[in-house]
Amino acid sequence: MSATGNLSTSEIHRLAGMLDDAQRYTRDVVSLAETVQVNAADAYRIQDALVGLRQSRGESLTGLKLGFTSEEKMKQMGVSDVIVGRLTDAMCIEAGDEIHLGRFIHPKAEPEIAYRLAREVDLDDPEIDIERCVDAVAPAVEIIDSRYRDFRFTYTDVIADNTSAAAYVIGEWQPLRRVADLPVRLSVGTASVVGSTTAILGDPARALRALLSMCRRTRMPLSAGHVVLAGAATAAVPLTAGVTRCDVAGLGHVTIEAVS
Ligand code: OOG
Ligand code: MG
Repeated sequence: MSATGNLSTSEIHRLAGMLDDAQRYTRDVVSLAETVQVNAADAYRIQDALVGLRQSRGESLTGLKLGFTSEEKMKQMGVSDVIVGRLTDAMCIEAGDEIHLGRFIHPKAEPEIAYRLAREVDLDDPEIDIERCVDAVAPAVEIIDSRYRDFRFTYTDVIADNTSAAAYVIGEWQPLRRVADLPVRLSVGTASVVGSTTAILGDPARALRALLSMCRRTRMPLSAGHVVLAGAATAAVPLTAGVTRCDVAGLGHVTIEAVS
């Protein structure tokens, strides 16, 4: 990532406002890259401003998410590096709850592994072991909903758009354990995809370490109680009305019901 951004503060806020409106009014926008040159530092500045707008409306941060930790996802979206985004309470759905498709532009579901931070991770402690700050792990589903038309975006576009984050649901928390090499199945109505937690950087625990280094660079805090989504284990599947279920063998399952 370039260390510094090039865009003015007012330009950063204008672009964040545009992406925020796209999400609030479920109206897609075209790739930022068509009109402005945005480097990675600027993209994270736009994401900060976007999350700030959500916070100014009363939303609070509940965690962080990684994107593109699996080759399937990188291939699906044509990008090649891990990204990080923010989760808020407005995105959190209770397991088994209904979710209205009308609040999204073109949602897709992803099978994920969630970790829970038991304590704050000190980003300035070079010896810190992020796994020792985690106390629980669970199966999860992330709903992504790119604000860009047809899910077409560049690497910096998707960072600015808070990594397409839209909603998430977490299954029952289990005490922390190794979750490498577990079969995963995501069913959305009658469609289903299978994969393995190995797809997540070889072991989802590696996603935690990747997150720590991203947070050191971007200065995103890792706070006690926060959730971490380690990234999808398969390509994403369009979300349709009906039951969506993610099963992670040996860890459990989680469901949500989408209604139109
Ligand atoms: C970006 C979000 C990717 C993941 O788990 O890899 C992501 C996108 O594909 O729109 O959340
Ligand atoms: Mg994801």
